[in-house]
Amino acid sequence: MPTHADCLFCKIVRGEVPADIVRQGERTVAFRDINPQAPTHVLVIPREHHPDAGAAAEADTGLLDALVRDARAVAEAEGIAGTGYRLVFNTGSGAGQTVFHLHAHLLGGRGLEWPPG
Ligand code: IU
Repeated sequence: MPTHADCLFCKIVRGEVPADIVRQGERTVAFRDINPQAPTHVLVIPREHHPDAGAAAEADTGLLDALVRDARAVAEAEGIAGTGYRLVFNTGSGAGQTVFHLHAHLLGGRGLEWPPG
């Protein structure tokens, strides 16, 4: 699937919008969230445009595997893999999704409560 001309996260993938990139994977890019909710808050996104996790799973078998694997690599690099981290896919505006290019929120570095808000 191609990137989208007017999608903010596609622009980050293409290097047209600056981001604090922490990892460039074969299929993914990871960068720090501009409004961090935890000491580590990184967004892991596919290079290809998919609106959300379900759509990506339908369209591209294996992409979510790569996303989760690369998120784990970021967690290890950030030093939070041992203590634990959370991956969140907000899906739909009612769940807080504001950017409709699939992204995993990788959160860690503090205690994380359950249930989430
Ligand atoms: P959400 O699950 O769609 O709400 O997550 C979008 C995230 O993208 C949110 O945490 C924003 O802070 C973050 N973000 C960003 O990192 N850089 C940007 O330029 C924009 C949003 I717009």
